[in-house]
Amino acid sequence: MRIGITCYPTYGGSGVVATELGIELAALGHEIHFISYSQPFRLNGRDDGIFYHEVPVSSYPLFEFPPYDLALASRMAEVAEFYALDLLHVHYAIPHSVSALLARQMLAARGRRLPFVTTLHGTDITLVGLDRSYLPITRYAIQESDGVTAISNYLREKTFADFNVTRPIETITNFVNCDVYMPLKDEAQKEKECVRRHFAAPDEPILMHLSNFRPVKRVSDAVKVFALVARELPAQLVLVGDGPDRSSAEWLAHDLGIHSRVHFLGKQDRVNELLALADLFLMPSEMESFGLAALEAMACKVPSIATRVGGVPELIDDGVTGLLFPVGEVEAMAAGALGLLNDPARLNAMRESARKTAQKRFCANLVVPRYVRFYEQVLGGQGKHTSG
Ligand code: GMT
Repeated sequence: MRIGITCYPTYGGSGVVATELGIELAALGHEIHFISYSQPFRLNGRDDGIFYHEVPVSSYPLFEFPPYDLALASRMAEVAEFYALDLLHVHYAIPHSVSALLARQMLAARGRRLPFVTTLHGTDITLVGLDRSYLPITRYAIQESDGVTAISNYLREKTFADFNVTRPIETITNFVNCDVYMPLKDEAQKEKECVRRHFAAPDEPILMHLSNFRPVKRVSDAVKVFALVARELPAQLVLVGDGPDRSSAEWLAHDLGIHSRVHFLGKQDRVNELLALADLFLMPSEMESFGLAALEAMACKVPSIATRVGGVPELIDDGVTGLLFPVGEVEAMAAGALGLLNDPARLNAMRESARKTAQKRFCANLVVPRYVRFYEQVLGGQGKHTSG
């Protein structure tokens, strides 16, 4: 198939999923065309079968807000025509599914069919989409998509409930490449110890957090949990990523007197190699429709201390592959982390279960074929996708 993929190319889970999906589909022999305002950050542009088309957005003195969604729709239609795309797959509904809808109409006027699939990721439904200025158009574009998927049952149900959508939505969970996200093999052990030495002595456990540091991630809770753990154990905290709440988290680490044990790495490539160094992953988010970073950690054999919100319980089995807590309960989270770090047998059992669950339920080789089948159903259908 020739598939156009549109996503937010910057730091963020939906862009990661879209990019990894494109890479996996190209490896299966499909031709993938990314259409976005900049190259998705996990794409190096050299994989066979992957092409990138930038969307130029011209400004004009009259435009207080340059219309990216229109420029995107034009580029989608052009790329679809020039490269004979079979379908478009847009990640995050706003504004991508509206642009895809316009592109589909533009091509229909020229006698060409261009179905599009919308994948719902999170705040496109739970936050931004509920804003009155976006709700009617988001609802319309979801309803009119040729196929709609959601990354968890939680998000699927939320879309039905809050958007009064009547069309079918299929849950296709997020996934991880279990050959890339994996515990380090023996031969990599030496190198691991070298990298690990930057942050911790061999007997010091590493707690890790990875996110885009937006308020919804509650990064300061990760620092607070660590501060409580650090009182009892010679642990270290490694924070990967960057975003609006980074500086307040840095201040907090200073105020709590733990800054020498908190390592802010900023945005990083090859997060798989970093995650594999951790003993525990911290995801104290206010909301997660899925929690991709926790899955990436699980695949690296790292269990999470996380919040029981949104789709997280569909990913993390409380007490088996991680521990779940109510939002903001930092004392309980710290006690949970300490309980595991002080009980190596229990921690090891949880590490094994985390990896096994990632392999059995969330590996790319299990999930990506579901997208392929979904595309085939959409392409096989006439007009809007109607199966459940
Ligand atoms: O919805 C968002 O806040 C943005 C989105 C992103 O681009 O990071 O995050 C969502 O999609 C991820 C990938 O599917 C999920 O793992 C995240 O749980 C989800 N974020 C939220 O629901 C807050």
